[in-house]
Amino acid sequence: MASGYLQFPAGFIWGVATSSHQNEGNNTNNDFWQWEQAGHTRDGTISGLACDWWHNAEADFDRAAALGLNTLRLSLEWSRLEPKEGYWDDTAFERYRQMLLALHERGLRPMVTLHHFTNPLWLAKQDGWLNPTVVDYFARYTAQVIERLGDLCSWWCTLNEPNVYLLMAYLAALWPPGYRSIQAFSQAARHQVLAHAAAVDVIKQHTPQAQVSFANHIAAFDPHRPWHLGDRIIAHLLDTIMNRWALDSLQGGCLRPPFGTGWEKLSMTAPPLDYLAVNYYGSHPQQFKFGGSVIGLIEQQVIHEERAWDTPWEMRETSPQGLYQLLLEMWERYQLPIYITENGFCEMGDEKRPAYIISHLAAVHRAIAAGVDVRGYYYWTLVDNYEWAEGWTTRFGLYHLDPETQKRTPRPSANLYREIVRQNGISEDLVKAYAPQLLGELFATGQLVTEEE
Ligand code: IFM
Repeated sequence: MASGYLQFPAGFIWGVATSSHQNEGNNTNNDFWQWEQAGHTRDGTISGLACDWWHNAEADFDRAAALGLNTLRLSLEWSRLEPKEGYWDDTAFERYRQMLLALHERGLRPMVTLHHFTNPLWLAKQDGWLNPTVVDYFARYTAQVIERLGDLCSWWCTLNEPNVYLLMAYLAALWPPGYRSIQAFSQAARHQVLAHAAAVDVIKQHTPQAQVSFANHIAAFDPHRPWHLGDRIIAHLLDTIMNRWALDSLQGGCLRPPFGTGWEKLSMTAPPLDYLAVNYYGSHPQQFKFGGSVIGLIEQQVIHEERAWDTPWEMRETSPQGLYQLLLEMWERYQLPIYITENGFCEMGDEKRPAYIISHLAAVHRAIAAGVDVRGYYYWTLVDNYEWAEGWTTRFGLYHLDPETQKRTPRPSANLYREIVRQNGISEDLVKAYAPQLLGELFATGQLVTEEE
């Protein structure tokens, strides 16, 4: 039977991405835990045991290995490793050693993130990312991690999605510390870029061969009405601030405030980025609505959308074409190898997820065919985990989780992903089985790479 086939390059990296607070459970010593207890989440739930990784991440590592994956992205919980300022918890370091070893034993190369949204309470009490000393604190934490765990990981993300973190915590007031201030946003943004720069230098001094980046959340900010000047300006502004501001600052060695003027030179000895880590979920079409002030404008354009809890995630716009376009742009602009460090779809069932996975991987495939050096893909996420301000209402997992019983149930997407990984590609038969509506689009428009007899 002849069938089309989207073949990925030999050696392509296949993984899943996770984070400490969302997976480990009982991270009682960080600011997000405190935020949850105060009832700030959409459904009023708390992370609780989450996926219970602190006790048994290994069972899920088995699941990841059974999917045939060769990598897993996780983060370290700063509040566990440094529970009090300057005090390092050997038991916590030991647990992470076990986890990293367990990944290697299963053929899963770890990609490790140092900061994924949560801060130790002692740091939060000192104003967190608004305090200039945070840069030294972060460098000191990074040094401890590299000294103690650097032999088990050579792939690092310093920060996860600084743009999202800064927006949610300092502009939208949806995450701790709950600010709504452009000044706070800019100050914390500056410290995050400086912290990345400092961490890269620390990592490279200890392990020069390590590969370092930060995970950048990018989205397709297209004008809702392409003919409308206001829509075009606002889309361009958001694209600049959200997608490129941190990357441009680091690559250019020159830090400009995201809002406002002025600049400062970044002094780093190591190159700022070894690769691009891209987290992509969808598009945010922009329609200009002036809110009377700059914060009003931001409120209208961005915060309103984040607060739109009556619009469930699964109703928001997806755009594989946006991913394709952004990959081309990122490659042209930065000329660095790219890993998709997160991409995923949320819904309680599994109606739309298979088509989402296939269509986004097809977009990645098309970008590779167009010459973009994409080397790997991490699906977000393996098992449903705690979705920040959205609590347990929002589910991305290849496995459904009942947080009460900790029972995992594979969704059809788990089987789909395992097949894609096994084939190192997407066959027409697979599309027929999981998302037949995409057949015409994927196999009749010149995407065909090889013909199999
Ligand atoms: O769950 C989050 C993750 O922590 C960061 N990136 C987006 C995911 C889905 O919202």
